[in-house]
Amino acid sequence: MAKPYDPTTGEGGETQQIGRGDTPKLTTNHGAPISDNQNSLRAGTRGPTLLEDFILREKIFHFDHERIPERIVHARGSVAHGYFECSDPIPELSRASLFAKKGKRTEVIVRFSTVAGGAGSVDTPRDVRGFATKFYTDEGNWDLVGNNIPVFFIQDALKFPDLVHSVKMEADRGFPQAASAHDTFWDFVSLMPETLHTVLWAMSDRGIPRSYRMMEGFGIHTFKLVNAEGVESFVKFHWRPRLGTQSLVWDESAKLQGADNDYHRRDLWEAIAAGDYPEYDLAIQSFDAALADSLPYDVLDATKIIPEKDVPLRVIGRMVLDRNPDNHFAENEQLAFLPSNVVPGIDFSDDPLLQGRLFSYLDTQKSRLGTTNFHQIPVNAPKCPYANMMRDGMMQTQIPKGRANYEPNSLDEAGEDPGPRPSADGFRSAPQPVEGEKLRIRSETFADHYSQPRMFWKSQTENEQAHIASAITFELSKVALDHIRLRVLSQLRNVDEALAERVAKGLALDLPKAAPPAKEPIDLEPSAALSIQKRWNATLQGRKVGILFDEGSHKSALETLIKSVKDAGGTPFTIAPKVGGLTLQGGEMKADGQLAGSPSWLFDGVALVLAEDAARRLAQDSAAVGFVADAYAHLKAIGHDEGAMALLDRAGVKPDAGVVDLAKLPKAATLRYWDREASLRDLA
Ligand code: HDD
Repeated sequence: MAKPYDPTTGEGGETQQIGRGDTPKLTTNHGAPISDNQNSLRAGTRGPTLLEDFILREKIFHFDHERIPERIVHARGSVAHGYFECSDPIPELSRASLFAKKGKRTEVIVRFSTVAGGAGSVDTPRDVRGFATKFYTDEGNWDLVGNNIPVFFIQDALKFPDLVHSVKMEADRGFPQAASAHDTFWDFVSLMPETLHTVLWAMSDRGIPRSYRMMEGFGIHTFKLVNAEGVESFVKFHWRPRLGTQSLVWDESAKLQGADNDYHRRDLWEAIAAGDYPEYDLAIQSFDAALADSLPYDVLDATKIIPEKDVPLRVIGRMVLDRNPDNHFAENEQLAFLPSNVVPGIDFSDDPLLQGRLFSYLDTQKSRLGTTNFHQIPVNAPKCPYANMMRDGMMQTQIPKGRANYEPNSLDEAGEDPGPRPSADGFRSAPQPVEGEKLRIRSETFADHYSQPRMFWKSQTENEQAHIASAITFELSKVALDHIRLRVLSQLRNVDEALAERVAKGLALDLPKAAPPAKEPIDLEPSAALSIQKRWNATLQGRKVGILFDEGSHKSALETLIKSVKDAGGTPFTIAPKVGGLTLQGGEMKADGQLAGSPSWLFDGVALVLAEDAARRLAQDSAAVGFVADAYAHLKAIGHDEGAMALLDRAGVKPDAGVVDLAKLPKAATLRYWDREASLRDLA
C-alpha cells in the first residue's frame, strides 16, 4: 500500500487521491490531476502559504461563489421529477401535444415552495405554498406556475412588489422570518380589501398543509386553450392530490418548526425514495366567453374562483412524481419557471396579474442565474430540439456552426446551412380583437371584494371556521398598531359579522364601523369543494404512525401493529427512550427513533405498546407525557394496550372515538378528532 502523505517530510501522498479503483482522479477545474487535497502549498513546513498555489486559489475561489441570489419570493422549495399522463384527450379544446392522446406521457419537474421565508427557513409556517410544474412537452416547455390556493392577494401585477415587501421580514429590523403575523402585512391587507379572499384561505387550514403530497394546486388565472382550428376557450387548471387534501393543526405546525425544519422536504423525498409516488389528477374547468359574461364576477380577476357548480371539473390526466433530484443546486436552485412558457394550444388571458407575470419571471432569472442563457442549464432546457438566431451572451455553452445567425437569409442557395426558419404550425396567439383608450384604471367588474370571501367562510365546517377566526386573532395579536387591527376588523365586517365579532372578542376590542364597500357584496352559494374536512380522504396511505414502546412491551403486539399499519398503506415508526436493543416480552427489538427526538407532531396517529411498569416510569418523563398530550391536543388517534393507562392518565387523555385499542388504530389514524377540539382550546 502506498505511504500516506507526511506533511513533515513531504513524502508519500498517493493515498490522498480521492479516486480509488476505477473512480475518476481528482482534478482542478481545468483538468490537472491533484495529488494532495489536504495541505496548501507553503514555504517550509510551518511557513507562509504561497500565492502560487493554484489548487488552493481555484478551490477557494469557486467556493466563495457557490451561492446565487435566492428567489425574491418562494426561496425555499423542494423538487421532484415525474411524468404527466393524459387520460382524457381534449383535441376539441386544445392542440397542445401533451393533451392529444390517451396514455401519452410528458416528463415534468415540480417545485413546491413556501412564499415568504428565505431559502434556509422552515417548511411549516402559515403561508401560501407554490406548486409549479414544468412540462417538457415535445413542442417546448409549458410552465404552470401555481399555488395551493386558487386565488391571489392582488388583482394587478403593479401591486406585487408592495405585497411582497409588506409580508417579508420588516425592512428595518429584519424580522419576522417566514411569517405574515406582523404590522406591515396586515397594514397592506387592511388598506387593500381585494386581498381578503386569499387572506381567508391563507388563514384557513390551507395555510398549513400536512404534506406537499396532500395539497391541491391551482393555475389560478383564467388561461386560454386553442384548438387546431384556432377556436379558443377559457380554462382554469386544478391539481387534485390522490391522497386527498390534509392540513396540520396550528399548534402542531408551530411545533414542527422546531422538530423538523425540513418536514415537507423530507416527507416528499422519503415517499419517493420508498416508491410511494405522489400522484395528482389534473382537472380543467373550461368555458366560453358567453358563460364568463353570465357570471357575477370577472374571470380575469385572480382574486375570484369559479365555483364548481358553475363550471364542473373535468379530469384530463394525472401526474406521478417518481424521482428525487440528484443535486439540490442543479435541479432546484437553478430551476427557472416562466409563466410565459406556453406551447401551441395554450394561451394567456388578459388577467392583468398574469400579464405582469409574463415579464417578471424572465427578468428575475437573469438576476438570479446571471445570464440570458439560463435556458441552457440542463433542468431548464427543453427536451425537444430547439434552435434560433439568438447568440452569444455570458455562459454560452453551445457552439453554433456556420454564418446563419440572422433570418431571413439565402445562404442555402450557396449550399450553406441557412439555420432554422419559422414554421406554419408554430405558436400563434389567439387572434383577439383589442380596442380602447390607454388608461390606468381597474374595471368595475373587479370591484366586489367581499362576496367570494363570504362564500369561502360559509363553506367551512364549524371547526374550520374556528381555525380561521383563531388564526386571524393570533396574527392580529402580533400586530402592534391598534389602528391596523381596527381597520382589518372593519373589513371583516363586510365578509361576515360573526367572523368580525369573534376576532374582535379574541382581541378584546370593540367592533369598529364596517368599511364602506366599493360594491355591495352578494350571497353566493356555499360549496363543499372549498372545505378540507367535508372532503376528507380517510386513508392511512401516505400517513405515518408513531409507536412508543419500552422495556417489557409485548413483542408480538408490536409486530402485529407494525404489520397492520403497513397493510393499511401507512408507515410505522417505532420510538423508545433508548434506541439500541430493548428487552421485551418475547425477544429484543431496536427502535427507529429516540423518544426525545421523535415528538408526536411528526406522526398522524400514535400507539402506546407499554408494560404497566414502563407506563408508570414514563408518566414521570416529560417527553413521554408530551408525546401523548400533544397527540391528544392535535386531535390524533391514540391506540394503546392495557399497560399504557398510567401514561394516558398523566397526559390528561379522556376517552373518545379517537382513543382506541391497538387493533383499531390503523383505521382510527385515518381521521382527526375535531369534536375533541372544543374541550381542549378556546376556539375563537
Ligand atoms: Fe410569482 C416565483 C406563483 C404572482 C413574480 N411565483 C413564483 C413561484 C411560484 C409563484 C410558485 C416559484 C417558482 C419556483 O419554484 O421557482 N406568483 C405565483 C402565483 C401568482 C404569482 C400563483 C399569482 C397568481 N409572481 C406573481 C406576480 C409577480 C410574480 C404578480 C410579479 C409581477 N414570482 C415572481 C418572481 C418569482 C416568482 C419574482 C421569484 C422567483 C422566480 O420568480 O423565479 O418573478
